[in-house]
Amino acid sequence: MIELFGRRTSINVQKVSWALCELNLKFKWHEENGQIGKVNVENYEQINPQLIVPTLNDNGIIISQSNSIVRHLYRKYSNIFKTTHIDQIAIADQWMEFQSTDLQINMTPVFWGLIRTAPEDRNHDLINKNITLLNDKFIIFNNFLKDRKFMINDIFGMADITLGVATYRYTSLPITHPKLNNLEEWYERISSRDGFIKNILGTFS
Ligand SMILES: N[C@@H](CCC(=O)N[C@@H](CS)C(=O)NCC(=O)O)C(=O)O
Repeated sequence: MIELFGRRTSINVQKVSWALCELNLKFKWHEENGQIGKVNVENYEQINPQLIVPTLNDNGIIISQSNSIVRHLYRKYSNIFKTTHIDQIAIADQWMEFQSTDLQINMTPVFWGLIRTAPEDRNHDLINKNITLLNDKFIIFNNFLKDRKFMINDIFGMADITLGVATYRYTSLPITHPKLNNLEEWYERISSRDGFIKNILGTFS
């Protein structure tokens, strides 16, 4: 049995639920509608000592770190190694890493500042500085997407999921976005998929 732990409003949990859906894997979802900062599962610290989400239990193998979980699922349950050259998988990995480090470092203060902090408590200097950096990084990603149907080999895959959840969050932010034509076209393609509609749409909060 596969079990997923974590709330659907978490960007990191979203990667996993979307990947499970794309790979047609049945799973039991714990804390789908859970609260921020609290995982209401008995002895959760035994499977995730950091007490963060997501955690996956794949038939007894317990894995945390969202991008590692997505990679595991694609390695184990898709034909990624038959359809994608190992060099192209490295490029997918590169962008997944970009999301969890370079993008997330600027996304977090903007998202938390504007969406999860009361107006009177917002640090606008910090938020504005990070909006500029976030926009600059999405311009770099937009340039990568030129002439690409999906991120790697024109086949929808794991990197589209990781960058897809980040793009949902980015495009939903009440900020001024630069015009990003390649991103817009790619995002239209990925956001019409069932996995996106079921797992990502409507979770911005
Ligand atoms: N690097 C980790 C980060 C996980 C993380 O920060 N999770 C957040 C939610 S997005 C969390 O668990 N926060 C505490 C909580 O919501 O209970 C990953 O990619 O899985």
